[in-house]
Formats: sequence, structure tokens, C-alpha cells
Amino acid sequence: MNKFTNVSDIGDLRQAVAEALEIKRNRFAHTELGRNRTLLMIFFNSSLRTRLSTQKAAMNLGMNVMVLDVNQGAWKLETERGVVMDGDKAEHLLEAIPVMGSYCDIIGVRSFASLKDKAEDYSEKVLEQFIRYSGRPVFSMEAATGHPLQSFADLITIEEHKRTERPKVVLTWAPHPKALPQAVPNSFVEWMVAAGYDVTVTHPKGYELDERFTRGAKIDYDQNHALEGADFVYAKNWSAFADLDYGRILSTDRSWTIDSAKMKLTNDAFFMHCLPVRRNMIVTDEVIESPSSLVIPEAANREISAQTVIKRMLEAL
Ligand code: AN0
Ligand code: CP
Repeated sequence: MNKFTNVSDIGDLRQAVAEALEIKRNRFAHTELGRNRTLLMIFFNSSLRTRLSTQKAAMNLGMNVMVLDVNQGAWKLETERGVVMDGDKAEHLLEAIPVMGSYCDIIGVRSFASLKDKAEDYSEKVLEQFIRYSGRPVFSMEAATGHPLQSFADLITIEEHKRTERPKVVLTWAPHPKALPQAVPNSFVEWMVAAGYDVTVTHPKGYELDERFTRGAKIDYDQNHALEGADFVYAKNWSAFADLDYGRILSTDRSWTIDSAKMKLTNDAFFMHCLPVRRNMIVTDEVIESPSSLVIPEAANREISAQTVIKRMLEAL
């Protein structure tokens, strides 16, 4: 594998999950594979889980790891070609990327959507430039439109906990005080549909996601109805995708917060969220602390999804 930005890059999902579970059983079985190999992780945005789990995954494979926080200590980077660089940006991405590539074997990139320019966000400009100019295999650590390492970890978690072959998985929008990207919900739906689950997306009107990601899922504007019979409830906030409202908050309706009454509508569902989560906005204390909450095992599986991806990239070097 020399690129990991969406579900199609991982190939057969059953095989990928089987490999991930094998890695989970013995995460130190391949400590020679990454010997004298270097992973460079580049963060344009904050992170707790991705930073730690991906670094741990690489260390499990015997790699050396370097982490660069672009906004803390690096030169401010220009991303637009043709700009007269007389402002505060000291370096262009077009030099920075090949330079960074020269110091490592594999690159992970975190670069969120700006939520200002939809066309630019959905062209995955920053990630694509890394793929094009670094000369290295590149994987997404959440880019503008997707978070595939998260969705892979979510898939592993569901496979570990499902009680029926084809569970009903419900992605529900929930309120949040800040505008958030569509990356996590986009990837989640894409992966869950690809896994062959019964997938429903529920959100207030106006929060429709890009159809390229939701094809194969049911859309239901009635949250209570959507939750009926759910085996897994995945809550997440996102901002509007529609052209005129792109990146905007259209609702802060707290009746969409996942609480115990809503969980009672389900088929004794598990609760999931990628974290970080705002309690009592997205989900009540009671639900996130309940035995049905999978948020911690889900985060723990980030180490496993990352290790599977990095292992495949090392094998292809
Ligand atoms: C980010 C998001 O919604 O994309 C990262 C989630 C993994 N969340 C926040 O910025 C709170
Ligand atoms: N879920 C996730 O990617 O968390 P971080 O933003 O903390 O990395």
C-alpha cells in the first residue's frame, strides 16, 4: 500500500479486519519490519489519540518516529501556488514537502478542512500535494474530507462487539458549539456501507452529507425513528455541507443529544464516538459512562488500525 486516504485503499475489508485482529493478538510480531525506517507525522491541527496511537503503532513495528507540529515551531507554510509571499508565511509547501520526504520513509498527515472554501476542502489540496511531491507513501491522519484510520478502528470495534452478522448501525448528528468538519461522518458512512452493514444516517434538515459518501445508506430526518432497532449508535457533530451553508452551524438543538431515553429506543445498542466529545452536548454523562459505551475500546483500536496500515506500507517499501 502506498497511499491510505479512503476505504478503497485498504482492499478487502474482511481481510483487513482479520489482519488487524491478528496484530491485536500479537502487536510485537513484526518488530524487525520497521527497523531503521522512519515515520514522519505532520500535524496542521491538534490531536490526542491520533498522535499517540499512531506513534505507538509505529514503535510496535520497530520504527523511528518524528512528529512535526506545523503550527508550533515550524515556519508558517504557504499552500497557494503563484502567491507573492510578502506576508507572514516564510516557506512554501512545495519546498517543505520534498524536504520532509527526504528525512523519512512514510508520512502521516493531519490537515483539517478550512470550512471556508468547499471546493478547496473537497479537492483535498494539502493531502494530495503530500502524495504528489513527497516521494513517500502517505496516509491520512484526518484530512479535509475523511478520517479513514478512525473508521477502520470503528469497524474493528463493531466486528468485535456485534451480536448479529449484519448489525443496524446508526450515525446520528448531535449538537456542538463549534463548526466541525464532515470528515469523520463521511468516512464512517463510507466504511460502514462498504462493510455491508445496515446503515442509517439521521440529522436535521440541511445537514445532508456529500452523496459520494452516503450512497447505500438510508437517510432519516426523524432521530427517534432512526434509532429504533439500532445495534450501534455512532454520534457525531458536523457542519453543513450544502453549497450555500457550507461550514455553517444550522442547529444547536439539544433534543438531538444522545441520552438514556434515546438509547432505550434501540436494540440495546452500543454507543460510539470518535472522541474528543463534549459531554451533555453530544451525549449525556450517563450514556457515555454506561456499560454500553465503546468510546474507550474504540480509541484503543486506533493503535491497531494504524499498525495495520503502517505494516502494509512497510511491506510495500
Ligand atoms: C475533530 C472533527 O470533528 O473532525 C476531530 C475528531 C477526531 N473534532 C474537533 O475538532 C472537536
Ligand atoms: N479521534 C481522533 O482522531 O482523536 P484526536 O483528534 O485526538 O487525534
